[in-house]
Amino acid sequence: MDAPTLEDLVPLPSVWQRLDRVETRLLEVSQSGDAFLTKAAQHLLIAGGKRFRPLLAQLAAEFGPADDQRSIDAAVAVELIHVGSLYHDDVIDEATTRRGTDSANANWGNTVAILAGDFLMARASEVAAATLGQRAVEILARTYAELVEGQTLELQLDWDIHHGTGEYFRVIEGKTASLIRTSARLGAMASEASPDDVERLSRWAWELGIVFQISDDALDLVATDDFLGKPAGSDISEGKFTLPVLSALQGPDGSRIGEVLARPRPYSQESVSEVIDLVRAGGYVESALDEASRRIAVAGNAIADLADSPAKDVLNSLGGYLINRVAAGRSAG
Ligand code: GRG
Repeated sequence: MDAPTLEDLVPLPSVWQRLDRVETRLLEVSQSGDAFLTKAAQHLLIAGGKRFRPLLAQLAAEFGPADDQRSIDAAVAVELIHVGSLYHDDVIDEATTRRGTDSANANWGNTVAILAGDFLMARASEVAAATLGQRAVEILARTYAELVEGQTLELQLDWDIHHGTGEYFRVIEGKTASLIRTSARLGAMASEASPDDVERLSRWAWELGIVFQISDDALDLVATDDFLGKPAGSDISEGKFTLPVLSALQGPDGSRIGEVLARPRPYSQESVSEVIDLVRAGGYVESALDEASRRIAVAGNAIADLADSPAKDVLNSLGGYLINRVAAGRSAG
């Protein structure tokens, strides 16, 4: 049987109805008086994406009594920050594709891509200030800073085979877990969930964000090119050494892996394949997924005291879904 989709996993019509409203609102608030800017800014919104952060905001919004525009705008704000950061990330990485289509920088050049990303970030602040209030604006601003800090640390660690897994976790906390936590926090706050429940949901989402990135990084080492939509091992080719590779560098094959990674760049396909083979044969992908499973347990403990509900059941199933995606990517193609 095929792996369950997110739609299967979230049997909550209220969540999907609100997510439809999020789509409409994203297009509304990303309009500019300048038609060219609207086109560039809406390019990646229209291209799709999983909308994982809006989904988390809506799930968290199930835990409070309020059901109004605020939860929609919480989801819109976090997706706008996310998409804005993708525009900038593609400029930094000189990426040519994103969300299955041309990146904005490939279409219109770096300047337009940076401006379109800035515009979406600015709209996120406007939306939050208009309906969510000052506390939400502060939380989003801090999250934005954490994204930049995570990305900046990652740049400094590129090609560095001597850093440890502690630095890896700092990178993924900043560039991924921070916004995933904010998605749940703002969704819960928008629904007027109790302060204790807001904290529980935020702690859960932080761990889930780490699981999200560990499993994404594992996919790069085990999935087929078809599943990924790009060549497997791209992280290694780009000098981004993720948890399995960093752990393998500390193991019995570490000196051989270090030798290969010290070769002149760009790495040949043989070099990348040799590193991937050694990492996989050493069981380091499984160890990374074991770490992800431990984080799922921590996430489950964080929400143990939430009142039982169908939404809580969904939260408890999402970590397993992320890990199963790795298995699905492995066998696909
Ligand atoms: C301007 C906020 C801002 C940041 C500048 C570029 C940058 C600093 C940060 C980049 C942060 C970044 C791109 C992190 C990667 C996060 C991540 C896991 C992206 C992929 O998310 P998915 O899989 O993508 O949810 P879709 O397309 O499905 O939404």
